[in-house]
Amino acid sequence: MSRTAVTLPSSLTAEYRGEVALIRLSRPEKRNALNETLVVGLEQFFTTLPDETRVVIVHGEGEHFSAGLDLSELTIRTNMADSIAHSEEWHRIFHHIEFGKCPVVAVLHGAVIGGGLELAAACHIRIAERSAYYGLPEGTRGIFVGGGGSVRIPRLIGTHRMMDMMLTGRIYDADEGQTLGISHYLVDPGTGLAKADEIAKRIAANTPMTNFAVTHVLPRIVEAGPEAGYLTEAMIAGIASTDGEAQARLRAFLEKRAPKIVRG
Ligand code: 1HE
Repeated sequence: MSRTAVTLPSSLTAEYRGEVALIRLSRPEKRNALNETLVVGLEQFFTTLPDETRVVIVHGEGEHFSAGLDLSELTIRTNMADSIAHSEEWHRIFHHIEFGKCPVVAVLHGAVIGGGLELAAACHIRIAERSAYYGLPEGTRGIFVGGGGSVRIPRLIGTHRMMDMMLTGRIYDADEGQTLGISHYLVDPGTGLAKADEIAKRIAANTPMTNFAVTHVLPRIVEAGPEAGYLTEAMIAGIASTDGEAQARLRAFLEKRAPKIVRG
């Protein structure tokens, strides 16, 4: 897909750097609150990635990653059917992120709240700067998560912790988020994007088949029963290892042309 075909709202800024594409939430004056235009723009971006894109980085402009759903929209949308459809729209769009063309790396800083945390949870790798903090204030606002958070967040931190966050308004800081498994990497303020770039380049160096297997097949295996899981694993293992690029890489190692594993 040609990048010129995509017209994004001003609340999103896309940058295409060869195999890595960046999408920036660009609504800092509203703390990157996720309104309808922005969320639909995310769908536009994720469904029209150029052929050469192998990894996407999501980050936020200003002091915060995202303050979550734009609450002003909830006072306009008072029809129940419309509200259900709105949540289902987020589900569809975040599904494009989780099960889209390529792995997605999120850089988190400042507020990662409500729908912002739901968006982060739909990404595959999360890099947190030490300023990041996580909350689900839906409970105090009288609402509920609607962006797939009740499916994804318990799988990251456990149902009991999500209950605590929603019932008591508990906020986790960046260190706690790292310990609990919200983030994979914890870095100093201002260095998240550089870390994301480094990680993205490593991911892009994998074969596309491996990246597909890890992001599309692994989560499905985890949700399947063991018998379906073992069979699916055997099938994707066979598909991956007989891929031409995998064969070339295996030969390169055996002929001592590929680097050994180095401790990190
Ligand atoms: C917003 C939003 C928003 C800021 N919707 N407008 N999310 C929340 O409950 C979090 C609400 N936000 C906050 O608690 C704070 O804004 C922050 C802690 C994130 C940042 O504080 P601060 O002092 O830097 O900014 P601010 O002055 O509070 O906000 C700046 C502007 O952004 C202000 O608008 P202004 O016109 O008065 O300048 C705020 O009203 C606006 N703003 N956050 C709308 N969220 C799919 S379901 C998901 C459900 C949820 O996500 S619930 C969680 C909602």
